Amino acid sequence: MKILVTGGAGFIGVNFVYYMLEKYADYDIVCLDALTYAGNLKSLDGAMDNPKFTFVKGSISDKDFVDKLFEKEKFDIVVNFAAESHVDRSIENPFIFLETNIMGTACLLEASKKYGVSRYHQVSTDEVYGDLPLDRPDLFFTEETPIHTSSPYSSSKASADLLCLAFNRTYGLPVTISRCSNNYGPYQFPEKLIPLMIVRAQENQSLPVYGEGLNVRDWLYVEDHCKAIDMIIHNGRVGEVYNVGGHNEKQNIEVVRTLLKALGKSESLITYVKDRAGHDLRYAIDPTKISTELGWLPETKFEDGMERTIRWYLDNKQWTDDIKSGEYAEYSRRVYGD
Ligand code: NAD
Ligand code: TDX
Repeated sequence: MKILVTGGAGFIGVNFVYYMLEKYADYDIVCLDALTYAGNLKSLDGAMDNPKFTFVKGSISDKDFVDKLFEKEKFDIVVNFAAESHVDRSIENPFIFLETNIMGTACLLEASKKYGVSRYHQVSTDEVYGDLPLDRPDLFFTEETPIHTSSPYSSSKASADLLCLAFNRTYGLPVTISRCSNNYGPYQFPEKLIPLMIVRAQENQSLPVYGEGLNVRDWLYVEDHCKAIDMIIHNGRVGEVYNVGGHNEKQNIEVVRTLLKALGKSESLITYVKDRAGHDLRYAIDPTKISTELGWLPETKFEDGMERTIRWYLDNKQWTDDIKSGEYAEYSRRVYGD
């Protein structure tokens, strides 16, 4: 079995590469990544010496390059993680999101069709459903919830999902899609809420909470997401969408306070800043379909996952220090003024 993992130098992709190499010692894993600001080859250090692992640098939107790679490698399964993934950056500059998330997906779908892969899996997001009101805790996203996006990021992900479904319906490409809630865990780029707050709190920098910090996200430990994708690519039904989430809703301010407590830092670091434009209020996944059909259940409790995540960032300070000295330094100065 040969699996192409695109975006495997990013947060979830790296975790997926390690998960698959450990679980399936006889699978060949090829990682294709453009190494944008969010991709980090150092994160893959632990895989580079594995003879079953190959890294290829390149863009999913480079149609000729993708075609040649598929012709050479004859992949059985494609799992597409590669994307521009940060909502705030999509508000600043939507166009690279359209290029990577829509055109890149189209290139992969076209090559998957041409070379006859047995499964194309699209890693999508709960953000394609838009948001839920804060005062209706009884409402959840199901696979039947209409697509109703808010940001350029989520719009580009929704467009990619629709293309995947079209390739299934029109050309019979064996496609599956997963729509997961917010992930957290090791190797997450420190522009996202949890690692941003850990890294800044360690340096006693202000913690920028958007609006009043009352927006709700449904947090899932990254390994549980990897496990869900593994189950879907092996046993999921072709043409189907599976929601992934573990009923773990938290207000942003709750998450930040939990982190401060665990780090032994003062709540006086919290600074309420201007809200994100179009800020989605609440995400909450109903995972009934994947649980009943495939037997998936989240295994990591939030308290344990947070402890493991915080420990990882404390033990891997060099990893974030290297990131902070690059393109991110300029982004951070522009967005957070330091
Ligand atoms: P990330 O930003 O950490 O990593 C993205 C990776 O894709 C990077 O390694 C980057 O170099 C690579 N990449 C970007 N453009 C590329 C291109 N043109 N060609 C090849 N590689 C390219 O993202 P992440 O948080 O790991 O998210 C992975 C996927 O999961 C994304 O598709 C995202 O939409 C989805 N997702 C993320 C979350 C979350 O909470 N992080 C939740 C649900 C779904
Ligand atoms: O500095 C911040 N302050 C703040 O209050 C940042 C970066 C975020 N926030 C808030 C905005 C959100 O309500 O925290 C919440 C989480 O923000 P992000 O970490 O940027 O994640 P989100 O916008 O929810 O999107 C994430 O989950 C779905 C991923 O980045 C997406 O790739 C995924 O599809």
